Amino acid sequence: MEQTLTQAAPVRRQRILSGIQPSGTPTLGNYIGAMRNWKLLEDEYDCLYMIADLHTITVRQEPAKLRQQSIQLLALLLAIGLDPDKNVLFFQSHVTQHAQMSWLLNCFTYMGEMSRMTQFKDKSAKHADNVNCGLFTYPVLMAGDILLYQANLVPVGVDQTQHLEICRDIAARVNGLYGNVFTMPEGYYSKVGARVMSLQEPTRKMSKSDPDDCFISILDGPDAVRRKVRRAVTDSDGEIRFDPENKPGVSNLLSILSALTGEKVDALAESMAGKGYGELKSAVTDAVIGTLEPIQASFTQYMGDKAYLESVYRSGAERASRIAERTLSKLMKKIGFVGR
Ligand code: AQP
Repeated sequence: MEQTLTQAAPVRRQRILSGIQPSGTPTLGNYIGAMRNWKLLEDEYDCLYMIADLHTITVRQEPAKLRQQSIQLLALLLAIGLDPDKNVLFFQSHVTQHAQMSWLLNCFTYMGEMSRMTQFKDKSAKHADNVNCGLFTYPVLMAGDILLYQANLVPVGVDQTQHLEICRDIAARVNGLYGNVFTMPEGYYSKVGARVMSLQEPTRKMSKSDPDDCFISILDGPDAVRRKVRRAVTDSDGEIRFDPENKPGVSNLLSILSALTGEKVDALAESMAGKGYGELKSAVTDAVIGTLEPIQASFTQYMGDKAYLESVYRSGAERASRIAERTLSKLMKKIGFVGR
């Protein structure tokens, strides 16, 4: 009897694009909310992780510092365990298609849409002396970042939902005009990961460009961690309870502890009931130091091998450019530019 062999078509894994700005040393917030989750995705998805240096210059940067922070960030991505063969790790500015795509998409985006972006309102208030056009059109650059790679999924925090929405609107507009150019991206909401708040103003998120005592940097040594956690703002009622609205400081410490130990916030609060804030702070300090120490040791090793770091970012840029160029050429052809 004749046998028919049917071969299943290879299934392309879903593609993920995410990025982080080299606007300082990453904080515990960046680590808990983004970086450590990236590691969990590398076996299931095709992941591209970008050091978003083009985004960083919407705020004025010192050149030498920007360069150093960018290299350090790459070393940190490796130090948290991201495999540069499984993931594409690259500097955004090395893939010139980002800037090109951003211009094209600017012409398919309306001023009114950009004016509604809350991050623009926040950042322009924070940097009132430098409200540049880049700050205004930042979401268009970000839309291009995602669409260039035909990403299916984009890990987003709550603060980025509005930007993903605008990206989808732009993609739908371009697809509506020219047919299927872009994959429509969806948000990827991680099962683990919390929003880490500022240690000094716990109603605002922890940010790497805030004053030093507001955040814990991934590179902070034990003494700095101890000091910053000890000085973290709490409240005066003395009760350890998870209640972000009325007790933002204590709740923030509980969520950090929960994110680092894997124990539920409520269980932690219960086990610490009746204890003082000093004990909560010392548990947080131990958990943070325990998490950061191995990352810092590995970071130091990577920073000592500049040739290896260079090989990683060069190969990342090549791999990313290949994908990005396909999408860019496709769009340029559809718009009506003469091909080279
Ligand atoms: N506090 C946070 N808690 C949880 N997740 C956070 N992220 C940032 N802060 C927290 C997540 O980290 C990823 C990379 O962020 P980014 O560096 O690209 O930009 P950002 O969100 O603007 O981070 P910062 O630290 O606040 O930078 P600056 O001070 O330069 O503006 C994102 O996925 C973000 O959600």
